[in-house]
Amino acid sequence: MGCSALPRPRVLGYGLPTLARYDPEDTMAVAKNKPAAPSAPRRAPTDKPGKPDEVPAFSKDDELKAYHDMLLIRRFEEKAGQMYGMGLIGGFCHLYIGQEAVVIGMQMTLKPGDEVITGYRDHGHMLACGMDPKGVMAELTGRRGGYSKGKGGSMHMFSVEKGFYGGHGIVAAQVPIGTGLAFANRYRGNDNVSLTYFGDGAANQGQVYESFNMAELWKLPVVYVIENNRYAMGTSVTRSSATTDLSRRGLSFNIPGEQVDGMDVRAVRAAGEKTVAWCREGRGPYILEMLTYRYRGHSMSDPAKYRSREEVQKMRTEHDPIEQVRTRLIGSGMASEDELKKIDAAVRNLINEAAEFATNNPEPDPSELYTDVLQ
Ligand SMILES: Cc1ncc(C[n+]2csc(CCOP(=O)(O)OP(=O)(O)O)c2C)c(N)n1
Ligand SMILES: [Mg+2]
Repeated sequence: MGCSALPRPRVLGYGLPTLARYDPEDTMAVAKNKPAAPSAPRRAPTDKPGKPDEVPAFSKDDELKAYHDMLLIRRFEEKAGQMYGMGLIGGFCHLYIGQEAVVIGMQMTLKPGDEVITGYRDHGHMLACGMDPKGVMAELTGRRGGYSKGKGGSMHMFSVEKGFYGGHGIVAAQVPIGTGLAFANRYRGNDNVSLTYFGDGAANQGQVYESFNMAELWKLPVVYVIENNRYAMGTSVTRSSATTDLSRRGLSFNIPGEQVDGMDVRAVRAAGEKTVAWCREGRGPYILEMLTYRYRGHSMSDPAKYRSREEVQKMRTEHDPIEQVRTRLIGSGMASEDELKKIDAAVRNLINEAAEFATNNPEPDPSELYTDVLQ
């Protein structure tokens, strides 16, 4: 079923389209014919989600692309951490190290026109969308070449051209906005999909459920990607959440959901392909709970005393998303150590150039204090 078969909002005589003009009978027809959710194996939350032999294989090109793109995020974030330590970056800075497979696997399923929106742990999402590392790093250092002219910082960058809609510092604020992006797609009758990312902590916010309700009611093309990295600041998901299987949070709205091994880029892409197609076909929203982990503290100022070093070390050594790809590439003979070294060097060069630019680019002119603000 293509999007054209879906009930559309009618346009009033004034040219003003309103939600109230949805034909209820059409909507009910969709509800009656509601197709079954794609069958997916349900998994219990565990620190070993998924088994490798359940996951569809990647081609050599896919593996190399995933390796390169995840490494770009890892090295970018390591550099940002260093520059923060040197005092070149101020304010808040939330690193994405450990979670790279989530955005890279999901991005592999998108086409131009699709939209991505997330919270404040956003550098990985921007790079995955194809935003320039120089512009992102320069924003972190508050320089005029940054995506927000140096006036936004880590949590406040956008690139409509690349389909990235921020960058939001208020926990879960992006969820209704991402739902609105999906509404706009539905309203315009295109087949674009909104990927709306949020964390396990954000999943307990009220506005998430208001969004779920409307998204299912109007069959909006939005994949809610819950990045369950097990902690919201210093609070573990088991201490903060009455139910910890977050993939089931849409059940009372009839939104299907599933848990995915968010440390395995192949599992992420497979789940992403299925759910993005579901949305494009006009079947409404879908929830993907990515079981993932952040290696660093919540932000640069977090000493992370709420978890043991052993816990972090275990994830790094047994589940690291980049090492998994590397091991497969070398083990299968798809790539040699030398080939991977070349990729590593190319990524390092890109990141060094970005850091150089972000260090030497001038700060915004003081007159910029009065631009881009509502007066
Ligand atoms: C409405 C609101 N409440 C509280 C905060 C403070 N705060 C910032 S991040 C955060 C934790 C969110 O955790 P999670 O959603 O799991 O995302 P993660 O940091 O793990 O990526 C909190 C409570 C905020 N920014 N906004
Ligand atoms: Mg979290």
